[in-house]
Amino acid sequence: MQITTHATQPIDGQKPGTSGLRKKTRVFMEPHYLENFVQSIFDAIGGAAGKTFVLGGDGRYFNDRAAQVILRMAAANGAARVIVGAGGLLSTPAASNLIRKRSTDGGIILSASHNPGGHDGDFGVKFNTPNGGPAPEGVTGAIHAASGRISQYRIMEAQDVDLASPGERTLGAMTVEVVDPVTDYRRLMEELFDFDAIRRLITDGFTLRFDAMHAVTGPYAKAILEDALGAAAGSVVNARPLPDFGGGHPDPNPVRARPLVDLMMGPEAPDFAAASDGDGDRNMILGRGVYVTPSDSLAVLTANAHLAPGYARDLVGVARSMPTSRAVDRVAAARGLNCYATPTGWKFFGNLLDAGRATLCGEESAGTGSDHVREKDGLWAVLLWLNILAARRESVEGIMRRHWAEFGRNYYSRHDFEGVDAGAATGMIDDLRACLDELPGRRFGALTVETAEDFAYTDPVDGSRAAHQGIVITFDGGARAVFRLSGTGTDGATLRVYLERLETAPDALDHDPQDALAPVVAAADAIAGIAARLGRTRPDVVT
Ligand code: VG1
Ligand code: CO
Repeated sequence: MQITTHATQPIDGQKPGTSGLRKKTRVFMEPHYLENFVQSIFDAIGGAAGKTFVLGGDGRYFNDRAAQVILRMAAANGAARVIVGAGGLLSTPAASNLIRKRSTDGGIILSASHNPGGHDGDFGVKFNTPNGGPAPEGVTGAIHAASGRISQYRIMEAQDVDLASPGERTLGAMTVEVVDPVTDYRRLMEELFDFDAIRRLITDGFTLRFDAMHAVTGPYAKAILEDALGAAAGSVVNARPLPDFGGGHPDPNPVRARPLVDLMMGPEAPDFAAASDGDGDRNMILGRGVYVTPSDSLAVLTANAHLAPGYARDLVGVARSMPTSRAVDRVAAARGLNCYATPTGWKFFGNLLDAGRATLCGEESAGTGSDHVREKDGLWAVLLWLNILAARRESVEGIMRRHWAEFGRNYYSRHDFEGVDAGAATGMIDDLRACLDELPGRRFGALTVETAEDFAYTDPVDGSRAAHQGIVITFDGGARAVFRLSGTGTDGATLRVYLERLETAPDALDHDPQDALAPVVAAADAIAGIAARLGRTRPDVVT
């Protein structure tokens, strides 16, 4: 088979963001766009010759075509083997598991996660390193630098590889090993959790619903929740991965997964419900009549993880992204665990996990995970919850109430202002940064500013530094507002405002979070001037 070297030129903007390179699908389909980026990955990691990679994606539009291009490029660059999920599918945590389990040189995941898919939607490419985790900033920087120098890429001229079913194929001298996307992942989950106990819980009448949002978790959830654990057929809904996710945003939050939330707040609610995102690394947890804020979920999982066999050992520590609420800090303090606050994005947890400094990690955006892989893991979080419920035999609501009574409640919400003018949003953050010194001591409504900082992080393992990771304003009495711009969007800018207020009074643990947070919302707007500067008086998405 013939290997062709194509002359090409650098394409602007091939700079990975919070999680890989995300662009409009149409942009990824432009001539050389995908090829340039993939060649830049290979160039940045010292070439592909003799290496083994994992490849798979969330099934969105262009996943199948991109997978074939990447296989032909890997072959032309001398890779020895690529392990691909059948149909080109792999959830992000399943890909992370395969990279680790098979000791590969890394993997390429095709996903724009929660961003809508389709020809007019978004596409994305992430590179994960041999530890199974998202490429850290040093590597993404090298990929970006390579994309700015590129002059040629190599590709093999060949027919499509049959990816429909497991088995070994060849592409020139390279082996393409097609694997069932679910098998290894399911085995890992069986090692971590007490499947017998969960099965007994379900046999005893416990009911659940899982919304796969027509994204990649459908086959995983069916195999694990229905086939292995005995949930009633049909418990997993929207289970078939579709190229456009059925037209929706596969983002597991109360706005995008509204029907599931409505079900759980109504008379027909099952005992438990969950949803996952496009690539299966995030989760939303609900009980009958109760939505569990992701930050609270991390805290509850930390407090109860020992009930699952895989975590019966002592936890070494926990880590959360900085904007995630400090609910988990309170659990960590009570249990004597180290607690780290990192910038947003899972890549910042990798070193802590590799160095054995953290066992559980989480983000307010519904990403939760542990040292079992190096990605956040949606179904893992669902299974840990189910294991805890099977051990405690209490309702989700009961568990939440007891948790708040013991640790206090960190009322929490994130307000997103989507598709705002990028210049205005950047200007707002810059101006905030410029006046940080003047804020402490000033009063905004009911709240007085205690501290104001531009969050920077020094990795305790390798000393690498990430600056400008969000503006953090703390107020007296344990309230906080954080401002940052999204690094995953593809339209204009998205401002995220993270709001938090600690409450410990036993008779005040039951308020509506938006009411409880109203003073913080007002102070945040007064400080940043959101309405005045962005022309928005109301967030587009409240989670
Ligand atoms: C968002 C979330 C962040 C998450 C990232 C990738 O990033 O806030 O917590 O790690 O998405 O998740 P941003 O920069 O838009 O705030 V996923 O599931 O999209 O890979
Ligand atoms: Co995701």
